[in-house]
Amino acid sequence: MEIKKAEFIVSNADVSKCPPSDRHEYAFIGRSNVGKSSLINMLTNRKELAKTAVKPGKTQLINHFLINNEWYMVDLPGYGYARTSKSTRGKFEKIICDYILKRDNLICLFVLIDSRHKPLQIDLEFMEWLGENGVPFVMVFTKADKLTASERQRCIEDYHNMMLDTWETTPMAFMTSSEKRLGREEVLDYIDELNRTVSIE
Ligand SMILES: Nc1nc2c(ncn2[C@@H]2O[C@H](COP(=O)(O)OP(=O)(O)OP(=O)(O)O)[C@@H](O)[C@H]2O)c(=O)[nH]1
Ligand SMILES: [Mg+2]
Repeated sequence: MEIKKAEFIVSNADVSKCPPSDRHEYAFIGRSNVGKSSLINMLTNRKELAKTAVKPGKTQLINHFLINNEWYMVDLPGYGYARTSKSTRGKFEKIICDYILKRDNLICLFVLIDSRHKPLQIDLEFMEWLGENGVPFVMVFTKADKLTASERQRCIEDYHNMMLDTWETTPMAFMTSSEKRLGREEVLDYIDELNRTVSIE
């Protein structure tokens, strides 16, 4: 798919104030600092569409971007950032949970996972929660530029094996690097396919 236009629409702390839910929507979630905002910039070919930072905790709101005047890409705050106070963390987690459970035009959630780490409890538990709530999602491994080809393979296998403990099948997985622009076509083609095959009410 070609991205001809990508524009920032609005930031919100509350799902009820998000734009009308009349278009296909895809949101990016994951631990703080995993590379959500960077991935959105890489996918859209725009350096500073979504704001990124070296320190975790940069994105604090639900950010809507309209793509090709047709569908939404959404940048979300990260979860599990230990250094914020408990109340701040609780607030983000409420924003995220509300958004995920209430946004009825959300076609697929892209769960970003740092490919450099062994499967982390917090990511596994989050995906468990998505499964329990029937939220459609796929996994997107980030920062693959830090891994060799065999390490990438190993990463996908580790998650696959770990998840088979609780799941009958494991979700689809993409290997990406915003730095090296890896996985761009694959992710965009997947979105394109969903845009064409999934209808919204
Ligand atoms: N090596 C490498 N670094 C990356 C990649 N993607 C993001 N980063 C770096 O990771 C850091 C965090 O990137 P962000 O895109 O701001 O991460 P985020 O998940 O949006 O973070 P929060 O908004 O704080 O939750 C930045 O220093 C990025 O440069 C990647 O593909 N490769
Ligand atoms: Mg961010």
